[in-house]
Amino acid sequence: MPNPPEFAAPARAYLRAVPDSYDRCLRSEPLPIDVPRARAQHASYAEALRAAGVEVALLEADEGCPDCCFVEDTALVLGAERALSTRPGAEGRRAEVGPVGAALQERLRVAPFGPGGTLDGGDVLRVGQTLFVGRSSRTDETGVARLRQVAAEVGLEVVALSVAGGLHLKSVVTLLAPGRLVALREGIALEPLRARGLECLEVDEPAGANVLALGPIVLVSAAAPATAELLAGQPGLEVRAVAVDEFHKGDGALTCLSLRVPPPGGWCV
Ligand code: CIR
Repeated sequence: MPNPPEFAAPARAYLRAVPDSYDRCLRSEPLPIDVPRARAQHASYAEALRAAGVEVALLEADEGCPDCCFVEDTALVLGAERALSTRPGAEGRRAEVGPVGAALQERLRVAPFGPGGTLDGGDVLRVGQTLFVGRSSRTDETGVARLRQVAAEVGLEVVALSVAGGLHLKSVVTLLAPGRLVALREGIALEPLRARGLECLEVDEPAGANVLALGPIVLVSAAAPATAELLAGQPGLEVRAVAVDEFHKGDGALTCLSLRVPPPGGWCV
């Protein structure tokens, strides 16, 4: 039996540039978006990844796809060598998938999703050898079944959870460290996660529930200062705040802006 992969900072992250059309992205509230400010925040986010030792690959924007910077939704990286293209639940976002799959294909074997069902990457939370997948407004049963099929090929278990509030599973719960999660209070039922031995730290700031753990470095939205303070008090974590409020306006957060590839023998979020 090979050793299970160890939690690690990503070796590489794929980002997709912010298009001029980003101010027409899908969003729940019609808040005005400042595209140049979003671009500056995107550049700082890329810098935060580099500062954590992650190689950043920036893919070109597509003006026909206002949401293309939320690259996480278009594929699932299942290890250092394997990925699955998704079929986003928002029909208008499906054209984002092809170019991202093609870029990943240069280094990973990318399985196509297939014709039916929907799955957004934002609904998949990796914790060790388990993929928690949210049944949400964007991910359906057929999507979960397709994920289960491909995950089984690489020895990953899939556990489905219901997402009632928030856009995606990772809008309300993300990984802080192996075995430790941060979740929006009352954002999701935590019993199925706690029953699996996972520690769940509850926070009150919606922008605080989506953190990005890069090994021991944890990126937290600057819009969630109380969460950042709480996490900074946790042993073994180095918390860094990153401003991504122009992406919160588009219902996105830290994980949405990249697709992360672990080093060989490692796993990452
Ligand atoms: C959407 O509604 O699809 C985008 N405006 C936001 C996607 C956020 N993605 C993510 O949380 N993984």
